[in-house]
Amino acid sequence: MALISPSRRVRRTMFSDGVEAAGVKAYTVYNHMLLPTVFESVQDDYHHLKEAVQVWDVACERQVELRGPDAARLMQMLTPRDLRGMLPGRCFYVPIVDETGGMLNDPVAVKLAEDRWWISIADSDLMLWVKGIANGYRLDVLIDEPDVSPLAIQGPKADDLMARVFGDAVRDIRFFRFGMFDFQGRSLAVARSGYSKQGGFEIYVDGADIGMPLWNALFEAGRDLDVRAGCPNLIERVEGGLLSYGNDMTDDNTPHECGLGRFCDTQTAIGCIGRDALLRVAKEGPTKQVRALELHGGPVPPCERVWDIEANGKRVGQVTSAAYSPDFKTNVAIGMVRMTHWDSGTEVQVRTTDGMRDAVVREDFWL
Ligand code: THG
Repeated sequence: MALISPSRRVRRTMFSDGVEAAGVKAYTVYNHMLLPTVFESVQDDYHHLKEAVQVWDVACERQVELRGPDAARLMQMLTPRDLRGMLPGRCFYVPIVDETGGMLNDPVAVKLAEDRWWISIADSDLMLWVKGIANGYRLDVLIDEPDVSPLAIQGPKADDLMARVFGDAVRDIRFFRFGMFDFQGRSLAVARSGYSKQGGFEIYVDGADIGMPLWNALFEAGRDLDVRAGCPNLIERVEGGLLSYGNDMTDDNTPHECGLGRFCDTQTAIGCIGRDALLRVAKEGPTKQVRALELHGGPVPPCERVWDIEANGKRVGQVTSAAYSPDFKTNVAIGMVRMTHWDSGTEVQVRTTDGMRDAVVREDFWL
């Protein structure tokens, strides 16, 4: 593939100098910002992620900050997940829906205080929707994108690395919670979360001036842990069933179609803008849903556009992410499958870029 031309619209991050010194080989663009996708190779990065510890520049997971007396009310307007029981110090994975119940984003909501929230967004311009709602409803809330960049520490040795830089107390952070930890005199939110199933943390780095100092401190502290620069890994995230907004779902899909029904409390999420629409469709239930699939044969090419799923020559769904898994010695995939064919064990065919492949719908993802 050709290169990405640098420009002001394609934003660098506070860690980009470190990423480049570490030998990044490919980028994608996410929220108009650089996101590394390959260091050694997708397969080498995958094995290393599962064995050691990596530092990820995920600054492109931008924060939409809500601040003011109506912040909590606005947050609940955005999502069908009931936020009433959510205390400060908690992170929630939240579907964000429009007035039709269509998915606009699938961020992590971070509750800093009753009147201060970060929405750690996936790849869509969510702030435009949020500002439109706040203005239309004349809410008393300030909305902006602060200079806060997540740095993820992922892999089985993440606890050991983080303890060396932030102290042993980071080991006590529970899943999807955060605490405030000191680095060079600055207090940073450190959460146990991240876009992998290998475990780890996300540091919300507040202020570009400490970005590279923190990056460098992590690499120095982790030399004997074989710490490397890494990035969200396609193979690992498809194995784990982590969805990618814009790939595996769009605003055409409801949370239920995305398998995110477990993050919805549509009955009690009073105020959610898509609530009526979701209550209407929830009565019937979805007629298609995200599924794990196995594609037989050798490694598949990259899934750059949807691949039709067919049965008896009829289209019954689409594959949107796929990769060869060295650990499972087969191609793992994520797709959207019609109700008639979504049961585990159903045999289908997938029209890949390279031609037809026999495939089977799986009960569950691989982890
Ligand atoms: N961390 C932060 N921001 C993010 C992401 C992240 N923004 C963009 C993108 N990732 C948002 N999408 C996801 C998708 C999955 C998860 C988090 C964000 C995730 N899911 C777990 C799972 O499905 O197993 C756990 C969810 C739960 O049980 O609450 O972690 O990664 N800051």
